Order: sequence, then structure tokens, then C-alpha cells
Amino acid sequence: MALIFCSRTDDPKEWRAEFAEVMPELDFRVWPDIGRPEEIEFALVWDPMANRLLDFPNLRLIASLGAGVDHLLAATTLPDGVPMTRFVDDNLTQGMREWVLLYSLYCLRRVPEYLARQREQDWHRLDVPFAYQRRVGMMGLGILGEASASALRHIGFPVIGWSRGKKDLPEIECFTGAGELDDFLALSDILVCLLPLTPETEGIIDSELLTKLPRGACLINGARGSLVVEADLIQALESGHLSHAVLDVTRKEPLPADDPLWQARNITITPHVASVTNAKSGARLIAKNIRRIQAGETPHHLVDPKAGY
Ligand code: NDP
Ligand code: OXD
Repeated sequence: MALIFCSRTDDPKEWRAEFAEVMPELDFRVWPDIGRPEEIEFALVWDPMANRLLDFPNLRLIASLGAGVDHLLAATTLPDGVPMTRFVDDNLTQGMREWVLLYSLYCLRRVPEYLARQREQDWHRLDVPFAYQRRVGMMGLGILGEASASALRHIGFPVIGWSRGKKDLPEIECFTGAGELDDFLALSDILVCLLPLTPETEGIIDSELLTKLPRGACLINGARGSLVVEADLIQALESGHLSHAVLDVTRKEPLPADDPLWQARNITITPHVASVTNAKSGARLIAKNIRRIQAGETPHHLVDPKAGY
């Protein structure tokens, strides 16, 4: 029973050690040392190998190392009928919840302005609102969006959310689909994006959408860079319509040295670290799905290829 591991960011040594503990019978192979391809039954992937999955004729599971599966669905050659799973893990959710709380408070408490003033040795107060005076709009109310929204609600922000299907969440006003997007945007002082990247959502955060936010709004994108039209975002920051943007993700990663985002005004960039896949808990949840497949059961957290997430 062999698994092929392929990731541009995750450390194979760490994952090998965790699988050795939790599933010692598993033959853990690391791309490109695949051995005999017909022995590979499970693939654990983040990005670069997606176009090579047809090389394994006996594949029974394609497990994404990320919650987002756009990297897999963008591949032109995916084997038919092999179940594909998202990465859904309490540690990943905790990481995102912390990142969203951190940067929502960072925007609320005007930290970027204080940091700029510190560089000028400027000791003055700014007016700062309470959380209950600024509404957060959460785009995407899935595993990560819902957990982050409820944490924001817990510290006093009024929170609204937007998703594809109708939701009913405690203390969070929920908006649904394209028909309710404008009403949702008009109320969002801090817009947090935790949508998956799909053909429907690509480029959704463009100048038209940004104009519908209240003047002075902030954008926090922890999802995927290609959801945002970056030139439109820079323009909205330049004009002052947006007061700040926090991006953990960008269209090109790593962000090239000459990308205008680096120099844009009022922007904070983190290098795709909002929440990082954890090998200890991750190996356990993948092993659980492998055992389900061996028992003839359906794995947890299946991707719906039609919906794109
Ligand atoms: P989920 O699949 O659980 O949730 C996705 C949410 O987006 C759902 O509420 C879904 O609606 C909504 N949605 C999807 N398409 C649309 C649409 N066209 N219009 C409106 N709403 C839509 O995903 P997760 O919460 O687990 O993850 C979200 C994303 O976060 C991932 O896809 C990934 O890109 C990103 N991510 C980033 C990380 C980082 O470190 N920066 C780490 C982990 C994830 P519905 O509920 O109706 O299905
Ligand atoms: C993910 C990510 O999708 O790390 O999990 O971006």
C-alpha cells in the first residue's frame, strides 16, 4: 500500500514521521521518487503534481494538502472517478480564526497608521471605534468562514455573511447568492474573503464590487489571490475609497519583486501563512480517510468537482 506525497511547501520528512506513527504499514514515497506507479493507491498533493495523476493507474484517493482545491481542479488531466478530498482540520480552522481576528482588530484599531506614525516619532492619539461600531462582512460561510465569523461575533463585531446556499447561523445575518450581494456589501465596513477560487468567484473582487463597499472600508483576503483584480484594488486604495487591504494571498505566489502590490499604499501583505497545514493532525485525518476507503466507505470532505470546491 503506497502513498505519493508532493508539495511545494510542506516538509515530507515531517509527514513521513507522522505517517510512520499513525499508519506504519503505509509505504510513504516522495515525488519524484515514485517507484512503480501501479503500486501507488493514494496521492497527497499541493499543486505541482496535479497534472501527473494519470500516471498512477490504481489510485483510490487524491487528498489535497490544502482546504482549497483550485490547484487540483485546474489540472487538465485528472483521473476519472477517483475521489478527491479537501483538507479540513481543527488546527487549520484555528489558524484561520486567529489570522482573521488579528487583522480585523488590526484594521479596527488603525494599527497601520500607528506603525507609520511610530516611524515618524509621532506621539498622538487617533480616534478608534469599538468593535461593535464596525460591521464585518464574511464572504464565504464554509468551515473557515463560519468559524472566523463566530469568533468575530464573540469579541463584539456585528457580523454578516454571504454564501452560495442559504444559511441560518446564530447572531449572524446571512445573505445568499448574487441577488443579495449588493445589500451585503453596502453593510460591510470590513470585508473578509474566505471564498474558494472557482470559475464563479475568480475576479469577483473588482472595482465594481469595491465601489459598493462603504467609503473607508477595509478588505482582508485570506482565500486566494485570483479572487481579486489587483489593479482595481490598488486603484480603490489610491482613491481612498478603501482605507486598507490585508492580503495573505496573491495571484502570483511568491509575489514577484516588481509586482506593484509591494509598493501600493495602505496594504499589508503576508506570504500565504494565514493558516498552515499541520502534519501531526493532518496525517491522522488522511489516515482516517484511507481506512474508510479500505473499508469500502466514502471518505470525508469530498470535493464537488461541479461546484469547484
Ligand atoms: P468551504 O468549502 O468550507 O466554504 C466555502 C464557502 O464559500 C461556502 O460557504 C460556500 O457557499 C461559499 N461559496 C462558494 N462559492 C460561492 C459563490 N459563487 N458565491 C457565494 N458563496 C460561495 O471552504 P473553507 O472555508 O474550508 O475554505 C475557504 C477557502 O480558504 C479555501 O478554498 C482556500 O482557498 C482558502 N484557504 C486559505 C488558507 C490560507 O492560509 N490563506 C488556508 C486554508 C484555506 P455554500 O456554503 O453555500 O456552499
Ligand atoms: C489551503 C491553503 O487551501 O493553505 O489550505 O491555502
